[in-house]
Amino acid sequence: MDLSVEFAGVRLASCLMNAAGALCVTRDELEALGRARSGAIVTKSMTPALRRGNPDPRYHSFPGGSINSMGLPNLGAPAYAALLPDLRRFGKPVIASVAGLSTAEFLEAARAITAVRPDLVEVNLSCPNIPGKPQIGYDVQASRALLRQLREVVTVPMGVKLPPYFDPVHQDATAAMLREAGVAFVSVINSVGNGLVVDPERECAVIKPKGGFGGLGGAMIKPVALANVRAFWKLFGGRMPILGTGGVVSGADVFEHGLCGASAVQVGTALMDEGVGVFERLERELGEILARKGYRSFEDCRGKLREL
Ligand code: RRO
Repeated sequence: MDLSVEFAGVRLASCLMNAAGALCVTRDELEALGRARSGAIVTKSMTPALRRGNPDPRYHSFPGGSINSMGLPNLGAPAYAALLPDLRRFGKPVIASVAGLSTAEFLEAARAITAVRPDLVEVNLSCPNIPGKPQIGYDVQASRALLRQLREVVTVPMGVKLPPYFDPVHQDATAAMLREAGVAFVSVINSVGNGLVVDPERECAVIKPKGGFGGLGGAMIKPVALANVRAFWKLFGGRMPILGTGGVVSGADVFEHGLCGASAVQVGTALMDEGVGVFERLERELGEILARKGYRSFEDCRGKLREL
């Protein structure tokens, strides 16, 4: 089955890849993605300098999903820039996720990584886990101002990683802002921010930072992810490349993202649970579903969701 796709001008041998944040912080993790059957290597969101992140425990997986409050641990943009030539040797696109705690930090990280020309830059507008810092993607004005400045710095195709939206009004306003900003792709969704998972036996939260509040991922968030993929697919008339993220545990989940309009699909919680072998399993399961349904490629099913 042909699972290759064209995404924002970049050819991917497979429509599957890691979600930013999942097993992509260190050189070893990034090289493992290079060797695995992922269609691209996506880096952890990078800031200008190394960050150790929030205190442990900061990640917890449970039946149905995960909660995290990592707090942007990363090696720093200069270290990822230095790694890029080695990552290129795997012969697949590299997508650099860029973040910051201020506009100046976003610009500095973007400048450092753009200098070595990753294939795509994904601007993270949606980290939920920095104490005292709201998710930029929930503030249209702030997002507009930030993207306007990043456009001057990022000379490779630049997309955005958005938080989940729960009302069409917010999707409409965000799409209008992104149109004006001229982004090359939209990645939806980041984790569902500020959830709380409780261990009733120990009578405590399962992670330490922010009193236990953290971003939810995995199977439980799939309907929210699909709704956002579909909403942005429609708002852009099917012409905006969309990276679907959220709740991808099986090949059927990938297929559902495709039906809703995703051109390619990212895997977070399931990758953390299973390791890089997850891509092979998802490929096999997706291939079987597409064949059974009479599709000749993943691209053939894109956006084909029937509305009753
Ligand atoms: O590092 C994190 O805590 C984190 C980030 Br930057 C993000 O974008 N999404 C998430 O769930 N965790």
